[in-house]
Amino acid sequence: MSDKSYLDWPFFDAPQRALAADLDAWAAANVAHLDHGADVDALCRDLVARLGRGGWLRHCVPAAHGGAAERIDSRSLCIARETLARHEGLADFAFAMQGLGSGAISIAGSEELKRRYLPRVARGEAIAAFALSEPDAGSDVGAMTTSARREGEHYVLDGEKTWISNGGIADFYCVFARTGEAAGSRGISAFVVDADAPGLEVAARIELIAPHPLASLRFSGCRVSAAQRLGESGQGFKVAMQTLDIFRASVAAAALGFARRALDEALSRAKQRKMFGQTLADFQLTQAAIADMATAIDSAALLTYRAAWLRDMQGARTTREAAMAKMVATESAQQVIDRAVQMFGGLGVVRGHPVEKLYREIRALRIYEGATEVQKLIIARETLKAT
Ligand code: COS
Repeated sequence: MSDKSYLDWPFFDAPQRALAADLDAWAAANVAHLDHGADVDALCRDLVARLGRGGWLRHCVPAAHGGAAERIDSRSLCIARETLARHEGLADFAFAMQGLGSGAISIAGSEELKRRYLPRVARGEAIAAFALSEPDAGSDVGAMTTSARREGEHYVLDGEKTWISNGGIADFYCVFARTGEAAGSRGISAFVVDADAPGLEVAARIELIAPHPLASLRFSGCRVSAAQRLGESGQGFKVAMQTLDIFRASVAAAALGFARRALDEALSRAKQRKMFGQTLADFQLTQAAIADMATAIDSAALLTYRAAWLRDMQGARTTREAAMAKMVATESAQQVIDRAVQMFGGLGVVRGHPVEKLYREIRALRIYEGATEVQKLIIARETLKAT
C-alpha cells in the first residue's frame, strides 16, 4: 500500500484528492498487470482509447474543448501522472503524450483548431505528438533547421525531427519550424500537421531500453495550410517553452510515481526477506537506505506540487520551479530505484521484475523535455534574473 499522506498537504483541493482515489482504483483494475506483448504501438493506441473512455484524458485539455477544468490544472496532471506511473509506465506515457502533444494547441491554437483537435484528444480518439527536437537541435532548440516557407495561404515544411514520442502512431503532430522572422529562437513558428499530410513520413523507428513508440520524421515539401499555424509567426519558441513549463512539472510527477513504486516494492521485500536470522529490514544499512529513499521522495513531491500549485493558484510563470522539480525528482528517482534493485539482489535484475522495469523506465526522464543539465541552466538564469 503506497503512502498517500501527501494528499493531505495544502497544495490540494477536493477535486485533486478525488482524482487521486478514483484513478488509483481505475489503474489497479485496468492497467496494473498489463502484458506488454510484442506490439507496443498497438498497446499504446489501446491505452489512449481506454484512458479516453475512462474520462482521464479530460485533464489534458481545457474545459471549453472537452476538458475537466477551465484551464489545464497542473496539480491534476501531476496527480494523474504520478498515479499512473506507480501502476504502469506505459499508461503514464500514453496519458502524458496526449497532454504534451496537444498543449501547444491549448495554449496558442485558434478557436477552429481547438475545436477540431482537442475534444478528440480528450476522448482518446486522436493521438497527439510534440515534434520539437532535431538531430542537431535537442537542448539548443533555437538551432533547429527544419524550415517552413510561406507560399500564399500555405507553408511548405522541409527537414527532419527526431525523438518524437508517438511518432508513427500519432494522428497529428505539433511541429516547430523555422520561419525566419529573426535568427535563432525568435524565428520559429508552430503548426499542427496531420499525420497523413503529403510530404510527411516516418523516417525511422527508434528502439528504447523501455520500449514506447518513438520515431524520426521527415518533412519533404510538406504543404500545410496557414490556418494550421499555432499563434503568431515567429512566436513558436515561446509556445514550445510555455508548453514545457506545464509538462516538465508533470515529468517530475511521473518520476515520483516510479520512485514511490520502487519504495513500496523495497519495503515489502525488506520486511519479508530473511537473512542471518532476521529480516532485511532489521539491518541498519537497510534502514538507512529506506530513510534516504523516503526523504528523497518527499523532497521531490514538495518541489513538484509547489510548481503545480503556483501555476494553478497564482497563474504565475513557473519556469524555475518546474525546472527544479524535474531535475530533483528525476535524479532522485533514479537513486531510489537503484537502491530498490540493490535490495532485491539478483531478482532485481531479472527481466520483467517490477524494479527491473522501473530501472529501465526512469532513465529517459532525466533526458527528455530538457536534460538535467538544461534544467540547471534554466534555474541559474531565472535565479540570476530575479536578483
Ligand atoms: N515561457 C515564455 N517565454 C520564454 C520561456 C518560457 N518558459 N523561456 C524563454 N522564453 C522567451 C524568452 O523570454 C525570450 O523572449 P524574447 O525573444 O522576447 O526576449 C525567448 O523566449 C528566447 O529565450 P532564450 O534567449 O532564453 O532562448 P535560448 O535559445 O537561450 O533557450 C533553453 C534556452 C536552454 C532554456 C531552451 O532552449 C530549452 O529549454 N531547451 C531544452 C529544450 C527541451 O526541453 N528539449 C526537449 C524536447 S521535448 S522531448
